[in-house]
Amino acid sequence: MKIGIVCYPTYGGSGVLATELGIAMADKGHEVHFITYRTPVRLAAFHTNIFFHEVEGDGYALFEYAPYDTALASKMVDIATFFKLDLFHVHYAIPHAAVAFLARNILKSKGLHIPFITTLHGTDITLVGTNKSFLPVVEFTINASDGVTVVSESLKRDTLSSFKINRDIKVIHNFVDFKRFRKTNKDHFKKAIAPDGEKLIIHTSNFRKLKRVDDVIKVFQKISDQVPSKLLLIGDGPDRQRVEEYCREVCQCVDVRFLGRQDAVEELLAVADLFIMPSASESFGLAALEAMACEVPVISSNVGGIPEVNIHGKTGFLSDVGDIDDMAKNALSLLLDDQKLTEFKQNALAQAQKFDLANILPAYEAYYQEVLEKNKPPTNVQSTN
Ligand code: GMT
Repeated sequence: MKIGIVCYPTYGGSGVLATELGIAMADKGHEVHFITYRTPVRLAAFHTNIFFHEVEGDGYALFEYAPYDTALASKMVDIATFFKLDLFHVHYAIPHAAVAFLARNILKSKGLHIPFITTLHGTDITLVGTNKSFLPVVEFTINASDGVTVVSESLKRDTLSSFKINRDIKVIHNFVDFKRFRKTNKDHFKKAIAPDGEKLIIHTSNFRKLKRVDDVIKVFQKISDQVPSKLLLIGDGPDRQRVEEYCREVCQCVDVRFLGRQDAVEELLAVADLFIMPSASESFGLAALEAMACEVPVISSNVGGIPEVNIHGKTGFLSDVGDIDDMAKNALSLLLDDQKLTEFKQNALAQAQKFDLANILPAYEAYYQEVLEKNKPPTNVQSTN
């Protein structure tokens, strides 16, 4: 197959998932074309089957905002025509589903029938998509897509309750690549970060308000009152400065380190004892899954799709959003009991294996085939590999 992938190239979960999926498809012999405004963060190395096409939104004095949607649709038409793509897979509905709808119709007017699949990731539904400024377009383009997938059962329920949906939606969970995310021996890191054998707690996110990074600090304070520990905060985003200031104020950031964006997150996860995800909203929680694959139990909130990943009392614990005391109590119950912690680490790995790339990739491939079958053009010549 020749697949055009449209996604955000940033550190957000949707871009990460889209990129990993594209790489895995390319490994299986498909030809993958990423179309976006910058090289996606996880697209690091050269691959014979992968192409990257940069969308350039040229500035013009008249435009206060560069018309990215128009530039992207034009690029999609150009790439699909020249490379004879079979289908588009667009990640995150806004604006990608609407742009794909436009590109598909332009291509149709030229006699080319190229269907598009939209994958809904989370805030495109739960936060941004239901905003009045976007709702009619999101609803229309979900219904007008040739295929729609969501990353959890919870997100499917949210989509059906927030919009008038008149089509099937397929759940294909997020996945993790065990070639990269697995426990490896990084004891030299552990010694450098926690020289006196302190427990190591990790949080990774894009530091948006809904990630509630302040709660991570508050939970950590309660933990470190009883167990010598260190906290690593990985990532960056709008709340970083505020949270860092708060941290300096309440504990001078002793035992807390803000590491900013890190490419090799798995090397830090490999030496961690606990992962904290106190989010106010989370359609799946890919970062928690990546931690679990590295044998790190998860202390999280109980919202959205998190309970589909983190199993309460087995792979970690779930608490109500904002219930700092409960999260700290749960964390301490593991950190003060080495046998229990080891058991939870093994359970976390076993649960993560259910979301192994090797198990999820065939679901995407089968869905691509199904959508192509359903949308077989009368005259289009499809590529064969
Ligand atoms: O909020 C983020 O971390 C980014 C966001 C995105 O769409 O870029 O992530 C969402 O997609 C991930 C991959 O499908 C999910 O694992 C995250 O749970 C989801 N984030 C939210 O729902 C807040």
